[in-house]
Amino acid sequence: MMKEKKSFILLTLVVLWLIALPVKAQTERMTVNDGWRFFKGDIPAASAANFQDADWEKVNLPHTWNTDAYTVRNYYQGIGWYRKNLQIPQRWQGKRLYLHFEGANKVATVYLNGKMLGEHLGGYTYFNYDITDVVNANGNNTLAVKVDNARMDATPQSGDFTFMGGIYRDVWLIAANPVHFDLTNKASDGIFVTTPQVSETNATVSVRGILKNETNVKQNLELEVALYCPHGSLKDSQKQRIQLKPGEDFNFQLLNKLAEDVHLWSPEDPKLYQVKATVRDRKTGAVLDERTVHTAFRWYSFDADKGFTLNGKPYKLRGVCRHQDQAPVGYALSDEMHRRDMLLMKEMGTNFIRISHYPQDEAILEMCDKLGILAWEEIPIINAVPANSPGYEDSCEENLREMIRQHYNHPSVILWGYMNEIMLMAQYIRYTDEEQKQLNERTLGLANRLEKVLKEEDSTRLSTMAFHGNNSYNEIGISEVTDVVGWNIYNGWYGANLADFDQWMADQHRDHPTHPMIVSEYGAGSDKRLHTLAEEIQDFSIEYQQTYIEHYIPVIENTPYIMGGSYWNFIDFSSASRAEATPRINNKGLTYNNRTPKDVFYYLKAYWRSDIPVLHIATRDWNVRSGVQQGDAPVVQPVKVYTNLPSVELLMNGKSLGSKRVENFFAIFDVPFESGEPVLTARGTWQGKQVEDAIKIQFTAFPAQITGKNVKGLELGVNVGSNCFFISDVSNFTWLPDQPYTEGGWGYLGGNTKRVTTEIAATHDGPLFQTQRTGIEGYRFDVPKGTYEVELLFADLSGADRRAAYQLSSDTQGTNGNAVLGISINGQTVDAISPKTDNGVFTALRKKYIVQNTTDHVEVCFDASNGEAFLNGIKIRKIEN
Ligand code: GCB
Ligand code: CA
Repeated sequence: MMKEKKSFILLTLVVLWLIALPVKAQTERMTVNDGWRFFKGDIPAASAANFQDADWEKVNLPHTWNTDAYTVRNYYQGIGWYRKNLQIPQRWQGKRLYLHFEGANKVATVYLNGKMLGEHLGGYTYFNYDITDVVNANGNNTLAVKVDNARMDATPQSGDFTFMGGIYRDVWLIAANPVHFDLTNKASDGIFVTTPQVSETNATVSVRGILKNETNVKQNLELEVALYCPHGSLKDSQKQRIQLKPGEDFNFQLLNKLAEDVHLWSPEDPKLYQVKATVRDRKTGAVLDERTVHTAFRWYSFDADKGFTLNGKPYKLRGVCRHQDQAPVGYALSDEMHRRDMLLMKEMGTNFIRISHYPQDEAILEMCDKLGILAWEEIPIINAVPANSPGYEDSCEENLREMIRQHYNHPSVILWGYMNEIMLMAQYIRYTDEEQKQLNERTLGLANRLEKVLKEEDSTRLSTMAFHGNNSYNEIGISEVTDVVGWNIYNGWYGANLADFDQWMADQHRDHPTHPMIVSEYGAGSDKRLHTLAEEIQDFSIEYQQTYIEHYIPVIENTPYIMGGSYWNFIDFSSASRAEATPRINNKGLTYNNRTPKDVFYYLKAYWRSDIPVLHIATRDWNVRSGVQQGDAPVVQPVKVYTNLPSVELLMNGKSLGSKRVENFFAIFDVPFESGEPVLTARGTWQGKQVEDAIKIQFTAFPAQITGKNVKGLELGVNVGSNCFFISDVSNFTWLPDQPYTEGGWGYLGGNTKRVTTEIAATHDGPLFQTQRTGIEGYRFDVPKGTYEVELLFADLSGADRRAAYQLSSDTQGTNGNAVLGISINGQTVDAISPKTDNGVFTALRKKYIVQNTTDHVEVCFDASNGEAFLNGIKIRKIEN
């Protein structure tokens, strides 16, 4: 009896103890991305708890309202409201509760149960609120968030990308014990890990942070900081006893003793250690809070002469810059989409990323650590420091502090940056001397202020910023402010030529021998629809982009005083105000916006990967090919193979076209094409084994001489005024590059080429209309008798070229005037049109005429009055009877 009673009491005690035990001792986190309501526009009353939002759009996070930026230039910049019913689990009674936003662009004002929690400026950093005292006891709460992407007191004010509005990253609900590590230190991890000492063999780890006692009783605590090896075993730990008064905060700093035999972190072998900070109740031993972060052991330096070193060895920074959008979701990428980007970069052999122009998703930083990609991260202060913009400079400083604290525990980060091309506007706006002087002072002043903040926040990393190719940075003294100097150089794209890049870097090194320099941007645009056998600067052909990159990379790789580079940009990204070959998109990517690699991706991969064979026939971007055929002879066109093999052989339908030695990681073959679907195979040897790549091409030969033999079925289009083939992605039809007329053949008569980088309205085939021959007299095809359809393509390219702010060159576009074009075919007047008056400028116009040809040619003649004649494209088609 006695015994039974005793065990019953024991059982009861165990059950009571189990019930009293918190479900989880540690901080709990869960996303609250689901079940939101959204309204585009401003309804101030929506902050109230009882506001009716039943008819608002249902959305989940991540969300942006700016997928319109892929189609319209003036994307919505303004206010959007989000509301959600927020349920707090009953088991969280007595916990400290927080709402954590990973990002809302650009300014967010957060209300819980009608009460304003705060306003956060800056669309790219995290922020959070302690909501413990605002939540309703019944667990039922209303969350309302006003987001504004038009505010000018939050940076950036301008830039070559789309400032997509919305809550476009995760939102988290966090519950912590009242005794816990700080959670409101600018939404950071709350603990900060450094490695004060690292050598080849040993290292120390230091952990600092704030411990909070938010109970109203005294706490006897034990704090422990432990270091775990990459494979999980405990390496070292440190303990400290602490007594905290009710409401007291405690600043701690623990340093482990020198750990021997540590594995260094590097891109080739990114070994991560784990640091666990634990706080326990000293009496019961119960864990009250625990925080785990990664750390790694590495050291690095920038030497203005010798270059970058990692862990004591020379190391070239092989990098890319990365923007964060993807159609059709815009900024609202899922974590796996972010991770996919990092895996692609790693596949390419990247060891460095410039996270530009703003702090990015936690998933990006996490992957940098794990995959081994050194990182430069920056806040978006771009183009100019504005005058009279209240709050702007303070919010810049705040964003800088946030970024550094939030991503402090990512060992991949080596550089913090805070300005991009900050003197760019000064190049376009004609300031008075006084205004210019004030701008210079303001800019230098903010740079100095932010530099100080940066070093105060993090003395373990270096500072940097990116300049455009202009000496004003040196003259004003801005280039003296940071540890590392970044140059964004577009020589050979926005004007100048490729070799001017080498010269620019050499001159800078000579004149500023103490500046460690990174090529923080270089890039050229390309459009998959444009291909050429005769490249020209800014023709947006896939081929010119390749040539540009094939020039820059070896210079960066082989110049010791260049620390490395970061290609602009890893992806084709959203820039709503751009209006070139692909409007709304900056197309300098190594991948398309959907992340399909362009062929040039494999050049970098061949260059940078030495651990695996890379062999890629570089004509995936142009597998629907055409050419102009002389008589019956094959059409010989160059085909490039990117590879890291020493030599490569190319075969066509199994027949060898010979072998070539590879230079600069490519070989070019002359391939004799005929209409059909040939298979090209490249082969070579890697470590004794055969490696192969193969691709099927669809080739169409168009006649150089149109004869009775080949006129049947003829449909021949010409991209007048252009060196490029244009392959329409809506029709798959290829427009051939232009050529002068020769007897027995076809081509233009007179005039000069003209090209603009301005959006063309009323067509999906913009680039076709962006080139023309001005002053053209006519166009002639020598053809047999018969019925033909002749189609003429026009777009008046006169008037102001609506260039994007980033068009660094400023050549004028000339004028077509108000030309009235009298059109005659084979001597017969067929039309008189004025594209400018009838259609407007930069607007596509296509017109077809039927011609009964009784001669041996079809010749279109222009007779312009009031201006110059022009023609943008032409097509001739045989009509079969
Ligand atoms: C730059 C800017 C970058 C632009 C780039 C370009 O120098 O820093 O934001 O997107 O040029 O493509 O013109
Ligand atoms: Ca054209």
